[in-house]
Amino acid sequence: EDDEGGSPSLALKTRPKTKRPPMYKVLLLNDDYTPMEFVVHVLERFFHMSHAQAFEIMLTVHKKGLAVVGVFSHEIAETKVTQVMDFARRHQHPLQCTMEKE
Ligand code: TYC
Repeated sequence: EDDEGGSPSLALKTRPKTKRPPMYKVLLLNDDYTPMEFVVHVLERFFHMSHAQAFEIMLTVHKKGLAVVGVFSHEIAETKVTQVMDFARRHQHPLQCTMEKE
C-alpha cells in the first residue's frame, strides 16, 4: 500500500512562514479635565472620524475610562500617539493616548 508518509505531528506544526507584522491598538484614556469638544476634535483631526463617530467614541472613553480608537502598524501607531500627546500638551490638556500590542 502507498503511504503518504510524514509525521502528522510535524505536518500539523508546519506552516508557510507568512508572518504578518504585529498590529497595535491606539487607546485614548479618560481624565476629568480635557474638554469633550477637544477630544472630539482630536478624533476628527488625527483619526479621520466623522463628527458623529468622534462624539460616540469620546462618550465611550468618558463613560468606560478608555477606548480603542484605531489599530495600526507600530510606526503609524507611534506617530498617532505622538501627534495626540503633542497636540494635547500644546493646548495644556492632560489627555493621554497610548498604544499596546494587539
Ligand atoms: N471626562 C472629560 C470631561 O468630562 C471628557 C473626556 C473624554 C476626557 C474623553 C478625555 O479621552 C477623554 N470633560
